[in-house]
Amino acid sequence: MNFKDKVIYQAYTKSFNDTDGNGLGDIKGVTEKLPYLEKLGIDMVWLNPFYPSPQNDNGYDIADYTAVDPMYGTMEDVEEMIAEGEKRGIQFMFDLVLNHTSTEHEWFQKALAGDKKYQDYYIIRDPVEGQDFPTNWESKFGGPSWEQFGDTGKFYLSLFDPTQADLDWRNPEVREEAAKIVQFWIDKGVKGFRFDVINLIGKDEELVNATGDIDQEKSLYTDRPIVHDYLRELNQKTFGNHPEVITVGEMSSTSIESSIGYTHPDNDELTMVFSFHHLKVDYPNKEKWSKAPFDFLELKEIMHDWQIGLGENGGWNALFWNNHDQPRTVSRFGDDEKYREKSATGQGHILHFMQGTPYVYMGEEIGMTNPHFTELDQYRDIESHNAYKELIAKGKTPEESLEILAEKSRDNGRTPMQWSAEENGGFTSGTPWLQLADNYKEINVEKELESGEIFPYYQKLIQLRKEHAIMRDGSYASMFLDHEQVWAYRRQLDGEEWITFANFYDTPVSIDISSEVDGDKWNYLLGNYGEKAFSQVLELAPYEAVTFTNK
Ligand code: TEU
Repeated sequence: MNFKDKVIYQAYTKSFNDTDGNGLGDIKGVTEKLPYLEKLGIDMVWLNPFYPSPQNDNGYDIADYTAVDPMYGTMEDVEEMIAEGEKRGIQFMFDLVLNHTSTEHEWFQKALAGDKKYQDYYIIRDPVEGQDFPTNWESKFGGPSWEQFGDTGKFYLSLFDPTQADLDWRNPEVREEAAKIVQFWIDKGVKGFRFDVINLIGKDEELVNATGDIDQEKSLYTDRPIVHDYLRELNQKTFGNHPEVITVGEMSSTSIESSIGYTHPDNDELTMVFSFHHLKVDYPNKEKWSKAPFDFLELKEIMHDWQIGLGENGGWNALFWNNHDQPRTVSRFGDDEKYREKSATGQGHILHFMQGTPYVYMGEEIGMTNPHFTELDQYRDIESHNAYKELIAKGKTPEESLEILAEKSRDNGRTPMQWSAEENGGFTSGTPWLQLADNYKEINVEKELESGEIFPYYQKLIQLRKEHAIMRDGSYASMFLDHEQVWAYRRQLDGEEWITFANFYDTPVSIDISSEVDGDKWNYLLGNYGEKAFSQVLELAPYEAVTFTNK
């Protein structure tokens, strides 16, 4: 089976569709919306974690990997969802967080109670003389990455929230447990896995202090060569025996070189990787918590490097603009008011014509925007609250700090799905766990299906992938990489050629393409302003994207 013709839809379970009125999306809510997803044309749905969890990090703090949190439904609901999906040609990708467990997980609780076997599941160290913690590493959510382990005088490693304890993958029993979890869900009929921060599982036995900048610090526990061995072992024990299963590793701060290794078919590791470099082009000096314009040339260059780097070396990219950890790119790189539709379709166009597997994040297909929150108590995310405290401590005013949150908070991408103009966007009959964006009366699925242009455009993008081998397998090459307003590239396969041009800004642009594109026998394939005649001097309207073919 060729995974390359698939498009994957990410539904943030908690915010997708609530059927029981508790204000949280649920499994039955996903099942209910399968006809909608079938209409869009996607092949697989990635669901964010719905396992029992204290929800300190919205379910990425898992307390039981093979059960369903009652607030999301039951195991029967999950089985029904998988079976109903199958009837409609929709498969499921589950999200497994195997780098760390919740401190409420039975393993951690047993470890705390003194059980040596389970203490060896975690990374527990003695304090080091002359310093506060075993190492000087920072948690990714702020503060130190070590927490006191009960009253033992020791510390456990926790790279995220203090209630997320890192597992020790050097212990073969941990690797065996991980394999059992994956196999459990394969046996339930799950056909995909997204492995959370999976390139962090290879910690050394001896952990040392960071001596340089944040990149040097991350390199001490990120992409260590042993990660490849652990992934191959997991592959061989579980999904490798089921060739139809698709896997994507979420790779925090990874490199092209490592990602070729993770995804090269000969290595028997993963199908593809999520990398995030392209979503850091508005982090001046690597500082996420700041307000800054994005760097378009850097954005293009990063995408180019990954297209070429993985494409020409047997690797495979996962393509995405949005997910539950990111502000929405229609607000971030586009114009979410005057040109909302064109920026949404333009961005979708640019991504889907590249090489790799596209992911559509819940609401992207109707052009959902950031909610533009203005008060601290509108945010739920632990990372946002920590960041606010740090910004204030650094001397920013509350107004400045809130403006930064409004641009960078992960909650921007987590607001509930806007289904209709009804109260709470038809997402829930209760009180939503996170407020919806105010614009749900104008931007919602019902309205989009009646008269919108974004959903039908995504349908076409998805459909084209099924019909044209060049979209899946064609080579990739950039054009006009230095152009400050236009994104351009070509794909080629067996004499067929597709050329794509996109204006990434809100002002019209004219570009002479004759240095890169020969002749005039080019036919219009798809564009977000409709049919367009080819010309060696292309005039592109705001956020216009168009592809021509030589066939
Ligand atoms: O995210 C991992 C990660 O490193 C980032 O996306 C990080 O959350 C973000 O950049 C902080 O600014 C994954 C999950 O997607 C995320 O929701 C979890 O919080 C995190 O792992 C911990 O499990």
